[in-house]
Amino acid sequence: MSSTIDSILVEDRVFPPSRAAVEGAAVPGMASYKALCDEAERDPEGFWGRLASEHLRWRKPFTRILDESRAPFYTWFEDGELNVSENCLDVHLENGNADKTAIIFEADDGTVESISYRRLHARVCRIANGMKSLGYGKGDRAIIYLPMSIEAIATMQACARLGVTHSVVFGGFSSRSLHQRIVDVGATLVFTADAQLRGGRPIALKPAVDEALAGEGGEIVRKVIVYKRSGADVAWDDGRDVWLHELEAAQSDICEPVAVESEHPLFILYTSGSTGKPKGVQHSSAGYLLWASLTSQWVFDARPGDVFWCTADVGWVTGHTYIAYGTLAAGMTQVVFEGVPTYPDAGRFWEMIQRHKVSVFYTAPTAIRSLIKAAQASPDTHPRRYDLSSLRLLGSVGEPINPEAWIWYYNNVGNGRCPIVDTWWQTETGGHILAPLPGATPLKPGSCTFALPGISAGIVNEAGEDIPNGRGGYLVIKRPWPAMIRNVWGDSKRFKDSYFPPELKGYYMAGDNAQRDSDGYYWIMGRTDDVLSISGHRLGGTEIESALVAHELVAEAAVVGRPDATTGEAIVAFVILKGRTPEGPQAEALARELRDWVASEVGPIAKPRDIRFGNNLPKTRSGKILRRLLRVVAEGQEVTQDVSTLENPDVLKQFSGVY
Ligand code: 6R9
Repeated sequence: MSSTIDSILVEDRVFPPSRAAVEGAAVPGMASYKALCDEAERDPEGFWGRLASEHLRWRKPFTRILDESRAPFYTWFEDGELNVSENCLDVHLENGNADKTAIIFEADDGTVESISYRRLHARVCRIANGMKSLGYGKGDRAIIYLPMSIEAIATMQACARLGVTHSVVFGGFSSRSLHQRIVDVGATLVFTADAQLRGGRPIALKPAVDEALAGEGGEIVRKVIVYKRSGADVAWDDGRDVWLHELEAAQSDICEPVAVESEHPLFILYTSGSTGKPKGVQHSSAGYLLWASLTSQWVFDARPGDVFWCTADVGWVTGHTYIAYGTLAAGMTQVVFEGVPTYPDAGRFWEMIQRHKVSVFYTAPTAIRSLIKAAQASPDTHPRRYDLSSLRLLGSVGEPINPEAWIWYYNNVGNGRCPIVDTWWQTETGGHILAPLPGATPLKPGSCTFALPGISAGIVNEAGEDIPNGRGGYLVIKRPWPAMIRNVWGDSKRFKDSYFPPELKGYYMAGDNAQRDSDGYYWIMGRTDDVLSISGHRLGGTEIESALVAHELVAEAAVVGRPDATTGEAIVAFVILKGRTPEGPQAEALARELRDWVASEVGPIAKPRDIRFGNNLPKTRSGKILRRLLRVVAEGQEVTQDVSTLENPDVLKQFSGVY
């Protein structure tokens, strides 16, 4: 990370918003931004109360705004009732937007299917009615294990319509990870597909569900609803499995939305923590939706003719807030893409922007970096070869964007005209937290700029005291906000311990290191825990270590990240075997086997890039693995740090071979 941080901190270019970006913007100019911030500062509850009444449709209006009596278990708009799906769909049927395109779906093979708000509403109603006919309703929990599709979004919305809490599991996760989540969340219903299509190949999904449900505790799932995507042969359990198209065919297009309390859990999304087991981040209905919708309007500056494209998968929080909920609530037209950025070639994103006249494009630095490399290698895929004149705004999310990539994105994709909104946020924050407003904020490449109105961010030391600009510390959010995480599903203690350490004065601790420069701009410097960021996806080092140790030949393992020009970080595993330490071809074969093993235990994205074998790990006298030293070794550098706490300082020499 160190080289990225250095280059970030010398960055001093500033890009003020153009007149075109300011005119007609949701928040035009810094004075408007400051006015909102001041309003929130003067009267936080009044500010949120006003926005919640103006932006959401309530079935039962709230009378209370924030309840802090059980902090950090905050509640918002607690006595109000609404329905999230009604706010995302029905409202548009009544405001003249019924025939506006909601989703332009582009399949892996290039087939395009568009659906209007009216037709999406009808599909959601049919799926919801189908769920009802199988006996599901408010208070039930469903796992969604689907590829990127209209069906995935419709299914999430159908759950919301009935008050069924969903937990989406990314299609790249293994049956073991799926099993863990099904059991932890207590799901009685699973949505899946026969297969997903990516990069011209079908990848089976249903077998992973079958395997997960055969595991201990899997029998609580009563029904599996299967979307026929590829037509591949699947094993079928007549009593349990139902085809989505058959279920829908029998249903009416009208399904009355079920009013739920503001705090009713809309979804639970698992994310890696610093210990082995993923955390089920629990979100509310009203507070979450309010912020999802508002940030779509403010940060993406939603305008009537926009075509918005967020390239994330619905398996991640970005796909929840800025595909399935916020952008629909804001009434936007959006592109949903099934495939991968490099198929049939690395020009796919640019070709799609050209084809669908995308005006707002939101992607991750890892994608940008890999497309920069591809454009250098094969000039035909360079964005300048395409007509990208429809673009008005660009966005970045998931990890710090290095200034070099920012400038390339700005010049080559945005043609020097489009502001870039670098949005810092987390699964736990529900929506954007630190981000520019495109019609107001002067941009600095590599900085996510300032906190959004209503968000009281800060940088503090170990004692929770403010740190002056120019010095690094813990990124915190000092006051509660409506879209914040409500709990770790089934583990309130972990919720408190992970996010509200007592020494930080009750502030929400993000787990990131950051600093502000002399102009008050935020610069994110990376995680404070051993969570790795691979292509912008959070993976727990401990999770991968546990998987490695579960292999019969492995005695011990330590996993760290090393900087990688494309994926941000690459996984490096230090492995101690039960038997003799292998070398040469034998070590290569075993490294391959361990990679496949991790892929099947956790998922292909968790595969270690490098494996290094040794006889023992560097540990303190109290037995703590010194990962900071392993990080230096992983980067291929000489260890010059203090090794006095090491039990055996020579231990680092043994890891020279990389497999
Ligand atoms: C939305 C999302 C959260 C972690 C977060 C931070 C990193 C996200 C970033 C960023 C620098 C940005 N992160 N956006 N770092 N600049 N614009 O990614 O959620 O998967 O929970 O990850 O990602 O480290 O703590 P999630």
